[in-house]
Amino acid sequence: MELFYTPNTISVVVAIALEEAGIAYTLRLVDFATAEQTKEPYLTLNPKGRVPTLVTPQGPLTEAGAILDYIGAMAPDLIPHDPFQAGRMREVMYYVASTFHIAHAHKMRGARWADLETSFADMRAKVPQTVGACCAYLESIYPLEPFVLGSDFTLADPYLYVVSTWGEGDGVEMANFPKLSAFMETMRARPSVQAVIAKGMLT
Ligand SMILES: N[C@@H](CCC(=O)N[C@@H](CS)C(=O)NCC(=O)O)C(=O)O
Repeated sequence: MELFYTPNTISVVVAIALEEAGIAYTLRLVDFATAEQTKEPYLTLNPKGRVPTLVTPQGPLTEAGAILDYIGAMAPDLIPHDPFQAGRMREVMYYVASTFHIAHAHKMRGARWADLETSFADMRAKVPQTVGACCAYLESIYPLEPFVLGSDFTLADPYLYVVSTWGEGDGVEMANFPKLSAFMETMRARPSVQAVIAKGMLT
């Protein structure tokens, strides 16, 4: 399979999950500096102009959460066997996709929602507060010791880990969230994360 990615973006979560699943993949860099994601031939693969895209034997798959579930279907131990815990895992995944990631996107991608420079500045200024609120919520609700749901690693772990690496850059004092900070250290030490760091996908 081929993973179209850009370093330090949400696409990295797919690489970590593939590493965890032991599934071989080839990396294809999408260069944001030249806006490659907005041009052909990439747009044919992913008309949304975003990363990640995973090209599978059956065709391209997009949306980080959907790709994680695809990987989980091939590596079932990455998903809790208990239905409630599986629901909790997806609760975190949907929250990361629909709330945390979107809060972060207001820093650099204001043009998705507004046209005025003053609107962009306003959105950017709010990011430390909104991303900080996401961190506070996650810190207060989930075990995060050592993993999001407790003792077992699940697909929610790489997903939350990658967005958490954006926290400091978003103006959030991550040290204010000791459980989340310890979780990030646990994740960074994992062979799967070390592998993607070695491949230059994550700094
Ligand atoms: N809902 C999509 C969002 C993907 C997304 O927004 N990726 C960002 C990088 S973190 C991107 O490709 N941005 C490029 C752009 O906005 O031009 C997913 O979860 O896969």
